[in-house]
Amino acid sequence: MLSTQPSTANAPTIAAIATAAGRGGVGVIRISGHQLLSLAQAITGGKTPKPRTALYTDFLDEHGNAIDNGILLYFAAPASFTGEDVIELQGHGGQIVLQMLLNRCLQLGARIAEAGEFTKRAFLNNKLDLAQAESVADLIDASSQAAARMAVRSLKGAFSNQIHRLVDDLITLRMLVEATLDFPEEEIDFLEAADAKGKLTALQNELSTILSTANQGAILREGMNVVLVGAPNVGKSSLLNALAGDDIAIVTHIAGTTRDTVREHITLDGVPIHITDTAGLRETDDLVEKIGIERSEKAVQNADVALILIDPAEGINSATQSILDKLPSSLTRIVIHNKADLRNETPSRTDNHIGSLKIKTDTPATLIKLSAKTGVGLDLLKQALLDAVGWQGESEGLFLARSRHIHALEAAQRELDNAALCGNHQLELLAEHLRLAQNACSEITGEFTADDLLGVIFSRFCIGK
Ligand SMILES: Nc1nc2c(ncn2[C@@H]2O[C@H](COP(=O)(O)OP(=O)(O)OP(=O)(O)O)[C@@H](O)[C@H]2O)c(=O)[nH]1
Ligand SMILES: [Mg+2]
Repeated sequence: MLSTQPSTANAPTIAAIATAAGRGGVGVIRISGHQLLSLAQAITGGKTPKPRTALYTDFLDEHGNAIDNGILLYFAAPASFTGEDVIELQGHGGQIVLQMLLNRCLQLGARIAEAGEFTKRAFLNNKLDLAQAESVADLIDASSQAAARMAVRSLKGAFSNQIHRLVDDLITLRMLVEATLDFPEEEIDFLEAADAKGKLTALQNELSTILSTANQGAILREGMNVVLVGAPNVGKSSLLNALAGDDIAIVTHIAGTTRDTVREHITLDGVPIHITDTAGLRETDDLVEKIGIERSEKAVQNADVALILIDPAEGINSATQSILDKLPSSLTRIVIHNKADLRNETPSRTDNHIGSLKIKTDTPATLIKLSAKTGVGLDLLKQALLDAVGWQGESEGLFLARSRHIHALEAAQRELDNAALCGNHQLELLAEHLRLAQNACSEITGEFTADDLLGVIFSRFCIGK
């Protein structure tokens, strides 16, 4: 018979306030552990809750006085979120009353749950795999509707199922190769008959499809850092305001208006964009402005995309040029000729534009002519930003990938590429590459994961989840 004993069998009872801090109509305390009926009886004055049935009751202190009244829900192991006995106390959502109720649980033997500990127990008791557990945190942290939709999809197993299919196909191929190792005389014919090469190619294709979807998901999860740079008065702050659709930064005709960096977050087509407006770049003796310019330089170093604003009549001043010379080559550049309205120019976009930037490597950039003031050409810029990160729009199979997933998929891809290079007489090496590819994939769902990684993943959750 299969044991229903959870693998956290010896773990202590944990409790936490599961609702957000602050005032609210309802506040929830969540408790998970083993044989929680006695705890329920102590809190309710001897009532025995039926599993999955709302019990309206007083919550009592050690003297039998009511701390609060509300609903007690009891989920008997293993049919619960964590796989252990779980009790939820739904009382009134005030911080003091919730704290008193939590203290009562601690008095009855529970300890305060660590961040993510409920979800970690769910993982350890096979209620969720690791990718699903991560999507719980992603759903809570989702900053856009698209991100929330994708997190739910992963939580329901869409991503994990793709990985399981990949691992199943890998296992099939490994079985073939390893069986052949046991019967060396027939090895080549046997593998050819079973189309091992074809199966490996199919696996490589399957993996690269998942990887490109994962890369799209990572864009949606991480977003991109965009920095506005250029000489004073070119209209950087005006452009920030236009993109944000709000008066975030001060705009005046006085050169040197922005002295400190200003950050704003927007979403374009669901993709989070973190924009930094910076102090205009020029030679200056003003101490505050100097510090502002140093901050502009730092902001550029941390960006994915630099929007370089240039007044075409003026060209690039030396302070801007000296920053451009230091730009990391990985940084995407979009050159902007602002104030198109003053020159009666139609808005336009030119890709692979070389010339107006005297960058050492002459890195081609996209040139956009627009007006931050009237808003013409702004849509061209928005599209160029999405193109810069390779965003293809939300699609059905997308999931919110973490860099951990991407690294694991890339490692698996390297192993499959190496496997494909193995000749007919290197079957042992081939088997080893396939084994390593499988391990890399299994890291994603947590079937093959080191304990310290679990610590890192769950510590980023909020308490009570
Ligand atoms: N006609 C016109 N004026 C603009 C446009 N964009 C900005 N301006 C004006 O240019 C002046 C400077 O704009 P800002 O946005 O403050 O320029 P900045 O680059 O942030 O300047 P600093 O903060 O000093 O570095 C203001 O008077 C704006 O109204 C535009 O597209 N067309
Ligand atoms: Mg400014």
